[in-house]
Amino acid sequence: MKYIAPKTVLCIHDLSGAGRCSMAAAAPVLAAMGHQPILLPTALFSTHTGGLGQPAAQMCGGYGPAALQHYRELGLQIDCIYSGYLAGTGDQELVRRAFEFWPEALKIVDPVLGDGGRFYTGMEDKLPGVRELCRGADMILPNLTEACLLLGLPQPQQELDQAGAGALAEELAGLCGQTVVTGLPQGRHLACAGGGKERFVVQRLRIDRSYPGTGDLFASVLVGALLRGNAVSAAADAAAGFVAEAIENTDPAANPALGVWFEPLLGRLAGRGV
Ligand code: PXL
Repeated sequence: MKYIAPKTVLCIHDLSGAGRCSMAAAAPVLAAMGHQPILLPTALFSTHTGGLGQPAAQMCGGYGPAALQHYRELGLQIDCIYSGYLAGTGDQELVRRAFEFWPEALKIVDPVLGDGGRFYTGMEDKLPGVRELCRGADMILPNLTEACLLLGLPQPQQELDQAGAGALAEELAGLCGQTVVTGLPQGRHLACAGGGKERFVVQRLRIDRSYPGTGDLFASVLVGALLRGNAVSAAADAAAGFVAEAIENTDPAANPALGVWFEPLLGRLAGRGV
């Protein structure tokens, strides 16, 4: 009998109960793809902050450092550290400490700050710390809004063509060795662009419906596919494809703030070679 240990992914995100984002997207996706998510919640929210009213909130404070210490004492092998929305005061420091504890891990930062040209509620003052975290990562996954915020550029007033998208991803490579910028509108398409070690543009037909949490879903599938040994461009293509399928699988009459109906599609991730 040959046993293949699952890859372990330390997921440092908030846990939003309803709304299909952050940890509630990362955990099922990574598990479906055959990996072991080790869940380190930084905060508990009843929902995300994007259109479901004022969430009940509980910051996890000292829990995170204590949990990290415990994992270190246990000698857990961590193959990948994947961080997302970090709203609490000590959360960025927590990710930095995880990077120090497991220097061999693949360090992936989704610099969650905003979308649609604006910061998410309460994230304005997080920008400098998130930029610093990006410098310590192997890969960052900003959307277009976040890419411009990280670079100190104004939000683009018009679409970026292929060359512009590639240039943006490449400019970010000054911050981190591998970048993937998502949510780039290009005519009938939506693109994501890789800069740094792997440069590429991946296009998909654009679906004109927008939902919170799709960035987290994209990032989680990409992380899962990378850990299966895929090239960054292949992982980005798989992630974009899964998000598109999940949007298509969602009843347009449903409340969009509750996110995309990805659960019935998880089996496709399990079966697929990505
Ligand atoms: O999807 C990003 C995200 C994650 N977590 C919380 C959020 C958001 C975006 O609004 O509010 C709590």
